[in-house]
Amino acid sequence: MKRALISGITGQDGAYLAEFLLEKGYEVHGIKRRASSFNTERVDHLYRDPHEGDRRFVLHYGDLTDATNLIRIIQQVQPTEIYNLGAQSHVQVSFETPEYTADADALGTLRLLEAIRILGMEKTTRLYQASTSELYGKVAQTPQNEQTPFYPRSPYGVAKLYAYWIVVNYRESYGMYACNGILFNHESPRRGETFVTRKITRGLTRIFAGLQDRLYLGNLDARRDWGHARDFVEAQWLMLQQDQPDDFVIATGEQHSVREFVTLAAAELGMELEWQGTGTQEHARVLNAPPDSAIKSGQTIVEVDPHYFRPAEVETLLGDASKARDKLRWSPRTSFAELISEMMANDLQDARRDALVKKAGFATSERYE
Ligand code: NDP
Ligand code: GDR
Repeated sequence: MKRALISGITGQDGAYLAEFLLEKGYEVHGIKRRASSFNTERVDHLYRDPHEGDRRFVLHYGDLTDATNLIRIIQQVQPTEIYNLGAQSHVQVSFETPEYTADADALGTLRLLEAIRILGMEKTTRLYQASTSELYGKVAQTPQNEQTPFYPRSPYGVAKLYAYWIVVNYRESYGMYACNGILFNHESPRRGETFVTRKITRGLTRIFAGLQDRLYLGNLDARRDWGHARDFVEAQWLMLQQDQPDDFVIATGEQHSVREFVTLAAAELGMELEWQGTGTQEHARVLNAPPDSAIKSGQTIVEVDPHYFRPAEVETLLGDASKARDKLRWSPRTSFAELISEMMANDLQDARRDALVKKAGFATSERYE
């Protein structure tokens, strides 16, 4: 039986990848961080009581900043494949926690590679590294492919640059099967709530349900190549099933602005938006309030707040995944419109539930403030 170890299993990709590998018959082990509150919501449905038989999903406490712990987990699990998805993955937060981001994202990758080497598992364990389109940063050419030069624009991007090259270096130095997946943005209903797509789908549906009045965003002109996380984890697995290790761009080849994302998401709720003003004054009004919503026609529901501007921005990203299409036979299945639709349906359901709870008079946080 194939045995996988996933760092970052409690994150968006970790949850989709764990489901995918279990479906393929793998025994799946994951590293979760100790937290003072529950942090396994995305994988709780996969949990099996240790007392039950056929337990193919196991979580281990650990952290990418703790080398001895990583060595011990890898020694115990003896994985045939390691997926390094764990990271401080928020670009803006990396400007506030640059040292921690470097420790977890750059040195964390080195620690995993060293653990494999220390345990003499170079020839038995394959490693996938979650590299990123943020490596391209200030892009030198469009679209970006495996040959495009890197120019990261954040402490996150710089940390991931180290991780990218240390993976290449260990592959070349020790003959390890280690791959970089240079993944462009991928989203889903499981996306963290502070990444822009989820912030938009959650914000608009909460405004619709009367739970908040306005959505504040940063750079509306930023352009991204947005795919679905479920499609992208399949590419991660495919990279570890080849004869030779290699690095691959994974992307949809289609690009949209943040503003377009907002407009299409609002349309899912039957709302047409009118964008007014420019720069920090830009905002969006609703032209036609949907009848079953808490919104009034003419209401401003989106506004720019410079608080969300980044010290250095990645303005535009567009991937060329031809190599993955040719060599891995991978291509994305979910369209941009389908992605937005799925995220909106999920968040609308949550917003309606929360609104009902609030209206029915159950305890709300205000009562205790
Ligand atoms: P998430 O932020 O959803 O998940 C990150 C995971 O890493 C969580 O499980 C988190 O744990 C864990 N983690 C954070 N810090 C540590 C640490 N010090 N030690 C161990 N685990 C840690 O990210 P995604 O699932 O979206 O992304 C997965 C990977 O892919 C990340 O490395 C990200 O940088 C990279 N990537 C993501 C892209 C995207 O568009 N989603 C695109 C390209 C690359 P906890 O739940 O406790 O916070
Ligand atoms: P990104 O994703 O930085 O591309 O990193 P994010 O969704 O955070 O930002 C995308 C773009 O939207 C702009 N933006 C805002 N972003 C956030 N978070 N909040 C806002 O209010 C807002 N308004 C506008 C940003 O400036 C940016 O240009 C993601 C992460 O998953 C990384 O881990 C991964 O490596 C890359 O995608 C590929």
